[in-house]
Amino acid sequence: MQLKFITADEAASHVYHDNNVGFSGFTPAGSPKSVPAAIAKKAREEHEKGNPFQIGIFTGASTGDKLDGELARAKAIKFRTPYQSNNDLRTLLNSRETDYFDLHLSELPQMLRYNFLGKVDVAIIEASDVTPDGEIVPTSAVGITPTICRLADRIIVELNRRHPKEIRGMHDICELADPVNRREIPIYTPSDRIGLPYVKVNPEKIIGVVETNEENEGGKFTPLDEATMAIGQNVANFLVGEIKAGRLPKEFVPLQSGVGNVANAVLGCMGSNKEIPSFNVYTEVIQDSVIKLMKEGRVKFASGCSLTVSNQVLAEIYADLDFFKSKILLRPQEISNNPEIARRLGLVAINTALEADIFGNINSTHVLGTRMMNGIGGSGDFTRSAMISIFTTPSTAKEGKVSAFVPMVSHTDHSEHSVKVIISEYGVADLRGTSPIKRARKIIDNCVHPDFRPLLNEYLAMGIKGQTPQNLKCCFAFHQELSKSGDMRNVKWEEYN
Ligand code: 0RQ
Repeated sequence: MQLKFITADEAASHVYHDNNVGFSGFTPAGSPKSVPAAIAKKAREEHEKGNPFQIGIFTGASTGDKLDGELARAKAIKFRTPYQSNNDLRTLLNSRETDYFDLHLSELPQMLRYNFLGKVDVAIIEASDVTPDGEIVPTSAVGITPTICRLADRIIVELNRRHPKEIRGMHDICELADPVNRREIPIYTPSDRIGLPYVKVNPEKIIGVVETNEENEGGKFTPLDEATMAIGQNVANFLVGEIKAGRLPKEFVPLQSGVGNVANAVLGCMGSNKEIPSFNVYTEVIQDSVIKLMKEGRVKFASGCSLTVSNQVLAEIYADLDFFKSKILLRPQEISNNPEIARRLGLVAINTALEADIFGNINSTHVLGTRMMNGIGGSGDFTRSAMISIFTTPSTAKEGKVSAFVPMVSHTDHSEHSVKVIISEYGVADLRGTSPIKRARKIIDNCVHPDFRPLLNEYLAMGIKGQTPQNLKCCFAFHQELSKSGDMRNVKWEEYN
């Protein structure tokens, strides 16, 4: 087979209205850039002619603006799953112009194979290498690539020359068998390899290769503020306490941490705390801080689904591939986020809440219970199965007008049954083995901002008797007050009770 090189516009001409398209990547890392822009252009042209043009989109997680942003602005997205973080797309989801199915990331590949979500017509894959016999080497992320390549009728490869061919060997690619033939996944330590260093596809399905030289849409971290640093320190100190108390093995367990500034600060604080031994990472997104700690010898090995790093750090990795290839494995998300492995390895999982309630339920996705922020991402894959599941959040948002701790969450992503520890800049609420009332006292005393402690103590006192002392007239007073006056601190219980 000869590979056929085509332009992005030619590639887009093979994507039709109502097609379901699977894209490679996980976060902006590994997501195609040129072909999505060409599809957006085609959508605009079709709309100008009065023709409908919208596609369904499956991805690993969020993508970059060149994918979700371009296609959202072109009004070219019929439905979207499993996670996003783009402002223009978010607007479409919340106005319901685009259907959104917020999904545990580990589940998407098998849901596609089970045919729960419809056909995959086209797979569009960013690659660092592709061979005529159908070996595709991904770039800086894997996501759902093996599954969409196998299920799709047509494959378009975006061969991005920014990523060196020599990255081959950093990926471990396999797909799970479906029930009734599924077996255990033979990963017993984060560095165990179980698959191939490339995605093997039927070469006849590759309709074209688009050569590009596009920069990674690497994220930037805002400078760490005091609250973020305090959260990082609180997490590190909590984990040191767990080792000292013999509840965590002294050689430590692999760590999973979510995305963003808090996750980066937590890792930084863990790295600089010499009472925490050098550790392994078994996670979805490998961020800048992991790479820094790897160079310092504090992180021994990192298994993930993506290198969600800044462009500068990606360049450092590519400049020293021999070193990093012995310390990093990128896996498909059904493996990186697999609950079986999270339970077996005994992860410490650290994810982020938008709001928590005083009984330990977590809302990671919906502002005021209605507006989708990003999605649950991999947080549920890990939280339910980890050895210790931690949620972090600053105690307040919006200059102190919003308390992250409320009587009852306005949307539940993680329930009190899965959430083991909550940590804010004020301290740690260890919820393991505690009743709802004791959980509430710990959260109020240790995590809540002082401006909201009296209000939440009063709420508890008003709670009707029962295992969980809720007051159903007042449980959303914080949210109602925010909508009414713009400041949760103005709550007066007598106005709601
Ligand atoms: O809005 O920027 O307009 O001020 O929400 O909040 O504190 O900047 O935190 O960027 O880390 O996002 C949970 C959304 C946190 C994210 C969430 C406002 C706040 C700000 C963002 P502004 P921050 P982050 C990894 C695994 C999904 C679950 C997870 C997320 C904006 O971490 O999507 O961890 N997690 N998945 O002001 C109203 C509140 C608010 C609030 C914050 N209670 N009410 N607004 N904000 N709390 C993902 C993957 O799997 C890939």
